[in-house]
Amino acid sequence: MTLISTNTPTAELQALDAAHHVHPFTTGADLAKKGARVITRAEGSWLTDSEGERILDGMAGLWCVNIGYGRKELAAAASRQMEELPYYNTFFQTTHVPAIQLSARIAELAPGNLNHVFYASSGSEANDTNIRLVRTYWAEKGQPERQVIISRWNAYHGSSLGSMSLGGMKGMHGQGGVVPGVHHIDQPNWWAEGGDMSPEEFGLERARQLEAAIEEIGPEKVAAFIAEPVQGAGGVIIPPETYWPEIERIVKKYGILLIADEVICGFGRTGNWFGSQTMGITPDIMTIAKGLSSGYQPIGGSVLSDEVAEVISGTEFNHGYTYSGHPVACAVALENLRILDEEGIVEKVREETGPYLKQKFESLTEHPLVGEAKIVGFMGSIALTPDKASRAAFASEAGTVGYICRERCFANNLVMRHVGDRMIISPPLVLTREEIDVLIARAWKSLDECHARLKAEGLMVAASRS
Ligand code: PXG
Repeated sequence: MTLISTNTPTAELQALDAAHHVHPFTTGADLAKKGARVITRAEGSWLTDSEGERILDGMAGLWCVNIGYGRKELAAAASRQMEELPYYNTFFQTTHVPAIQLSARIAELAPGNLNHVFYASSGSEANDTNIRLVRTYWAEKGQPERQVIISRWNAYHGSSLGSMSLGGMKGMHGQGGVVPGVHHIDQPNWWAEGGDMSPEEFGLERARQLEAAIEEIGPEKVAAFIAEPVQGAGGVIIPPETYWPEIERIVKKYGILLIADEVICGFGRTGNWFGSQTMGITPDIMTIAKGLSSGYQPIGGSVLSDEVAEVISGTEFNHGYTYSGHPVACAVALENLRILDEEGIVEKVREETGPYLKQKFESLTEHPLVGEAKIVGFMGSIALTPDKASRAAFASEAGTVGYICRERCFANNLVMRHVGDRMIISPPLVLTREEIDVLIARAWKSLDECHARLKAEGLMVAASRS
C-alpha cells in the first residue's frame, strides 16, 4: 500500500485518488483532466487545499457545516462518547442517553407538535424511512390504498433509490429507474418558468397543480406531499409568497400528510430553526440531517407529529438502520445544537449577518450578467442571463455558462456552485461581515471574468423563447 499524508505532493494524491476512488457526481473524464482538489484542513469558513491555497467556503461543505469548521467542542464530545459507549443500537426496546437527550432537544426546538424522532444516518435514509412510514401510517388507519406521494420536478430528496424517486431530477431517474407510486408536479421557479405571469399568480398556479394532481390520481390514493420549504440543490428556488399558503390549504382540504424536507433549510439556514417556520407551514413530518450535526457526524432523521407517532406506534414498524441513533453522532449533534443556541447563531442570521448578506448579495443584480438575486437567511442564488429584461436563458446548453462561472469562482478561491445557469451560495452561518465582503468581491470578480469570456466566445446569446 502506498503510504500518503497531507504533505504528499498534490499530483501524487490526485493520481492515487483517480485510480481507486469513485466520486459522486463527477465524471472520470473531468478527474483525468485535472484531478480533484485535495482539501487538507478547515477553520471557521475557510478551507485549505494541498497547495496551501485558502478558499472561502460559500457552500458550507454541502450545505451542512452550519457552525463552521474546527470546533474542538464537537471533537471532545465525540471522544468522550467513544470512550463511554462507542456503539449500541436502538432496536428491540433498547436505548441510550445521547439518543434520549437529542430526541428531547429536537422536540423542544421543532415547531408545533413535532415531538418524536426516528433516526437515520443521512437525509436519503430519512426520506426512505418517510416513504415506508407514511404508507404504514395510512395502512394502520385502515386506508392501505393511500400509497402515492406527490413531489415536484427539480426537487432533491437524496440519492438512494427511494429518496431519489421522490426527488425530481430527471438525470437521476434515468440511471437505474424509480420506485412506483411517486407523482411529480411542477416547481415554483418563477424566473425560469413564470412566463408572463406575476410571481403571485404563478405561485398560485403552481400550488394548484397539487390539487389537480390529487383529483386526477384520486384523493383516496394519495398519502403525502413532500417538498423542501426552499429548494436547495435545485438552485435555491424561493417560492413566491402565494405558494405555501395555497399548498397548506390543499393539503388540509384533502387530509394528506405534509412532509417538509428540512435537510438543508433546518438548523438556522433560513434565519429560523426550521424553514417551515420561515415559510409559515405546519408539516406532519420533517426530514432532518446536515446542519443537525453541522456535518461533523453523519446523522439524520424524521421528526414526527404526535398524531403520526401515535398511529405508527400502534404496530411494530419493521424498519431501522444499524446506526439509527448512533451514540457518537447523537452526542456530537447535541453539542452542535448547544453551540447554535448559546452563541445565538440562528438569531444572528435572522437579524444581523443575514440582512447584511442580503443587501450585498442583491447588489449583484447590478452586474450585467445577473438577472435576479434571491436570498433567504444564508441560502441564495443568482440567475445568469444574456438579457435581463426578458429573463432569457442562454442559447448554449443549460449549465454551460454556470460551469464557466463556477470555474472562475474556483480559480478565485471561492466555493460557489452552479445549478444549470444559476449560481448558488449556502455559507457557514458563522460567516462574518468582513467575510461576506470577501465573498461578494470574489463573486463579482468571477462574474466579470465569466462575462469577458462569454463575450470573447460569442456566448452572450439568448435562446429563442419557446
Ligand atoms: N433532502 C435534501 C433537501 C437534500 O438537500 C438530501 C435530502 C439527502 O441527504 P444526504 O444526507 O443523503 O445527502 C439532501 C442532500 C448539491 C448536493 O450538490 C445536495 C445534497 C447532497 C449532495 C449534494 O447541491 N443534498
